[in-house]
Amino acid sequence: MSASITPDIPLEIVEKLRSARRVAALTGAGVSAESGVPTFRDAQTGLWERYSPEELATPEAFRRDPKLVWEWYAWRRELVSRAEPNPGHYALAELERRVPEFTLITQNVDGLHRRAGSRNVVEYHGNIHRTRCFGEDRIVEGREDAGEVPPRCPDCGGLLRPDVVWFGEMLPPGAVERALEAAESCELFLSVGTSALVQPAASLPYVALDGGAMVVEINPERTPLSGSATYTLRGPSGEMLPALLE
Ligand code: BV8
Repeated sequence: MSASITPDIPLEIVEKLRSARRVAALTGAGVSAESGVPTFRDAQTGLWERYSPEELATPEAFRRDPKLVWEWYAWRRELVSRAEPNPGHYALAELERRVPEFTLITQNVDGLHRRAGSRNVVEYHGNIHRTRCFGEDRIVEGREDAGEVPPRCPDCGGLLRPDVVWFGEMLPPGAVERALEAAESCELFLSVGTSALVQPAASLPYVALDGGAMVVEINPERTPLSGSATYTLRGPSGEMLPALLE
């Protein structure tokens, strides 16, 4: 039984973390994996195994079958509501307290970073716990109990949808600007738990590299970023991120 050992973190990373004024982190589904939230790359479980996220996370899928898409998000919302932040989430919240200017850019819509105490969070792809009117494109407070699936907008009667960014949809302009500014100006950029495939999020580490930042990837597996990152820490974020704090 191997005791959990503190992973070896290169001294250069530790020193950079100590000296950096501006740090940015980009997280993906992998950072919530140890909270029991399935990643997009994991085979979908149970009821949803015959669908791929790319098939359901699109406006076309919602127009074609709003009930199916709404129920997929209701299932995910219920799952993440039962999940707890893991040591990786808490370590990122602690990093924010230690670093003068820390920006957390997350592709995750599960809200676990805020539940772990992170404050300066850019919800790059929205938030599954917020609901929007599909027609008016504005936030509508909880209508879950309306009975109809999907529920309808109390003002225009249009269908409600989760306030997330689907494939083929533009990202919230404010989020794009805040993330770009953080990537351009940081001295250290952490890419954590992401397959580094979905654009424009996947370009952010390269913006940081172009700006002269050290880029550190934390992922048990290789990704398209691995060859360009300054360092790659091969392991789960729930162990690697707390090790950065030691
Ligand atoms: C846009 C919210 C402008 C919804 C998501 C070619 C054709 C068509 C389109 C495109 C194209 N090229 C680019 C595009 C645009 C497209 C895109 O990038 N497509 C990809 C598939 C090529 N992007 C868009 O459409 C974006 N909008 O570009 O607007 C535009 C407009 C019109 C037309 C063109 C362009 C919008 C993208 C946002 C989509 N919404 N989420 C929801 O959640 O339901 S994306 C969703 O998937 C996530 O948010 C995330 O971004 C992505 C999944 O990636 P990851 O988070 O990385 O998760 P994944 O499962 O893939 O990987 C997990 C990783 O964790 C693995 O590497 C694993 O090894 C690791 N891991 C596992 N365990 C651990 C771990 N790591 C650490 N610790 C562990 N314990």
